[in-house]
Amino acid sequence: MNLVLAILILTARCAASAETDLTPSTGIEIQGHCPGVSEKQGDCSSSTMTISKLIRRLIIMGPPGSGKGTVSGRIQKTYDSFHLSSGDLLRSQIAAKTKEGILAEGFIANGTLVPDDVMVNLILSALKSQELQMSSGSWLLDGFPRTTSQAAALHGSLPADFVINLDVPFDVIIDRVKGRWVHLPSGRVYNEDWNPPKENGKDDVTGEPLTKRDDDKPETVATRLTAYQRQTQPVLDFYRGIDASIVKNFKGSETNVIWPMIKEFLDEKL
Ligand code: G5P
Ligand code: MG
Repeated sequence: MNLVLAILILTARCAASAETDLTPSTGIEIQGHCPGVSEKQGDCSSSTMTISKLIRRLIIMGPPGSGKGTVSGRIQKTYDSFHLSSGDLLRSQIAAKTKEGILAEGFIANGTLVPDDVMVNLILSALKSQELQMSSGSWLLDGFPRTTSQAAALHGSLPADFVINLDVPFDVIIDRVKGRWVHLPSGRVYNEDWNPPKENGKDDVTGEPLTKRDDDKPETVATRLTAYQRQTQPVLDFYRGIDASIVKNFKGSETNVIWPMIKEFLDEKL
């Protein structure tokens, strides 16, 4: 049903405007013929026409506790982006006791990475079904890819337009996660000192109880930071190797200082 809707919208756009600036980020194939469509918009030279969708694909990277979830919340609110956090998705799978959730639980508790094949299947199927519902706008991936093998799988299927890297010192992070509280169903994040909920222990929106993440224990945070250095930092080089200009580094210790710079960057790109 959503695919049919997307096709109708795209077909209508195609018929209405031959001048629209379509920067291709994504392509879908539609059977049929569309007279008057420029090369920029699609190839009408055969019975199969390819039309580009106006979707921007963003990735946010950074060590555990660097503020990916916090910044993603602001991007989602400011640009109406679709936000997919791999960690939130895994925690919802654990809560629902799915096959993937049961498998992931031990890895998360230990602070180690869930196997690539499980992650790639979960994330790519979620993103592909999201893209079918979109004809424009942006999606934002938080916590994936976390290995070069995940990055290669994503790049082969849904290549990113931009990678935002939060470059936050480890000593700052270790302090922050001690005070973190989360609302598991929504992924909303709080901090005892920095952004406390309006009412102690309760989510601002639903009033439901907040919880601590099991993997925020100091010893597990240390394992996660090591996994980040060994397995995830090379992902930045993977993207720089493809095109250094798509990776944007934001260095600092305070989200409120980094955020205006990210916003300035995205105002230009989205
Ligand atoms: P997650 O859930 O992806 P991490 O480790 O990548 O977990 P995490 O812990 O969710 O990242 P974050 O989202 O970067 O951190 O940070 P955040 O929650 O926004 O902010 C942290 C705290 O700091 C919050 O309390 C926030 O309020 C506060 N804060 C923010 N800014 C500031 C500031 O300026 N000042 C102060 N004082 N505080 C601030 O992944 C979890 C596990 O899932 C598995 C792995 O096992 C992983 O360990 N997993 C995967 N495994 C394999 N492949 C993948 N792709 C995987 N994805 C997840
Ligand atoms: Mg997070």
